[in-house]
Amino acid sequence: MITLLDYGAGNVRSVINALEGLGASVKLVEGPDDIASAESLVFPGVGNFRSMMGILDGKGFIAPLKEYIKSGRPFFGICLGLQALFEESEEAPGIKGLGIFKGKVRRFPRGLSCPHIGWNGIIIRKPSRIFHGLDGNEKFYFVHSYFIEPEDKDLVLTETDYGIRYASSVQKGNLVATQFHPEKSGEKGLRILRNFLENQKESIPPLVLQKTRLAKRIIACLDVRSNDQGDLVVTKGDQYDVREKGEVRNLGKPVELAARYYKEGADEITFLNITGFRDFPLKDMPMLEVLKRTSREVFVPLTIGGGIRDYTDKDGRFYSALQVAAEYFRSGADKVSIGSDAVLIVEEYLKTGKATGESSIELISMVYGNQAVVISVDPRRVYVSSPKDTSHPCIETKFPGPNGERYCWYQCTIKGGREGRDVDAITLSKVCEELGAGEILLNCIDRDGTNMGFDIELIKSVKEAVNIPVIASSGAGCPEHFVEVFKETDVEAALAAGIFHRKEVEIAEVKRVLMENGIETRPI
Ligand code: 1PR
Repeated sequence: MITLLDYGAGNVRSVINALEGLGASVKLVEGPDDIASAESLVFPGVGNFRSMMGILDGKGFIAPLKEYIKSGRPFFGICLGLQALFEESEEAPGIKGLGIFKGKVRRFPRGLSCPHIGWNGIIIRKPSRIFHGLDGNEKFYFVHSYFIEPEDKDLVLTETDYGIRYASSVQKGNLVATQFHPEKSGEKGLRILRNFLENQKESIPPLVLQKTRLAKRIIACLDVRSNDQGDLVVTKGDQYDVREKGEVRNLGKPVELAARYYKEGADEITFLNITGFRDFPLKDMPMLEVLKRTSREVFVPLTIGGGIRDYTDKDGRFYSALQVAAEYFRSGADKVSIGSDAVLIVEEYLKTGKATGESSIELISMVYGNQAVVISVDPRRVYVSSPKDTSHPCIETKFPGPNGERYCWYQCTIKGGREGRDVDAITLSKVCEELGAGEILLNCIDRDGTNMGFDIELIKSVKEAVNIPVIASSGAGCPEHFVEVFKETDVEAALAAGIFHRKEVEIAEVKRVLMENGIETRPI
């Protein structure tokens, strides 16, 4: 019996699914007594240090949690559940952590793309039972902007390199806490949880890496909508047109395809509910069901987009974007992606020059953390003869327009490309970063479904304008296109849909070609 401390700020569904999948019974903490009486406690933390400590305090969990840990019973902390063990965090000056261990939680230095999102390695500093069956060469999924700095170096179980070298997990007796997410780290991560559950005694001194490297992520994207018969299907457009001979293209079932990509080595799965702009997702329950079912089988990060915005139904009942996102997180999403609403928020911001503090981007990132908010950008090229012909940031392009125009800017669209707005992709990305977004999913309508390769000019200009990770999307036609995007730009991830759905290229093949070209990926 595992007791799980869910304080209500993120996706604990995948931790529950992982533990149950390994045969454990999971009991959720409802009151302080559940902590006091626990036999084995798992504390997955996500979001913001201030809001986490506030909730723990408000629920009267701090004292029993400290008591529990001091008693020496088994404890597994994940992410913020590791950071909480220390005295304080730069994320929330003046707020005390649990103070089990001496030391602070610091922010990654400027100049690094932040949050640190993706699969990185570990340098194992002492033998541990939780690595039983692993060889130390594995990569695990990280997503955080802050890292621990323990005073007692003997605590450090592993270290990881991301600009600096930092402690990525600690162990003391029965207490283990990791900055990475074992529940999101595929089979290797599940192995760590199993070792914890089985109280594995044997501890093998593993291979020790000299240095770890963040892998470039390969993401499989599933555009989902109902077809004309009312079935939820994975579809795929050509420049966002998903109909062929009048019918919505049907490329498979969402849960089955996601499970296939997980097994084939996708580092992340993205679902885009592409009619979310007109169908309210909380009424469109099949999508929530898809997430719930997928998160029972898929143990890599899941992003969901479509329809994340405020909504008033026909009876006048108001739902906030935060409520919509909360429902997605509860159903198993790790991140939500915001498309149309982001464009409208940025338009408003540019008009007034001020953040409202009330937008979906601000509210969701405040509660769930920046890393949980992805902005999905749907831009299209607008050609001009000279930069003077537009007020938007413009690039000189190698691919001239229909009338030989040598310049273009990238116009953002809403409602799945149906409506162009007077905002460009660079400005949109910068403002969204300022408002709290943690990642940019950069599509390109001109390239979508064309197999012509990523729009390097677009991707480069957006990546250079922001400090948050960028996912390149649209146009992948062969493994070499992934090599090109990672060599020509600094993006952290690349996403594709059509080539994977049509089985033209396998994820393993993409990774093999990337490795041959010296580009780090997560071994499958
Ligand atoms: O506006 O917040 O409701 O979100 C709607 C979401 O749905 C947005 O993220 C938007 O990108 C997406 N979307 C809307 N309509 C379409 C469509 O195709 N008609 N899909 C659509 C966007 C683009 C990609 C695609 C890549 C890779 N899909 O994500 O997967 O272009 O494709 P490829 O590798 O085959 O070239 P909101």
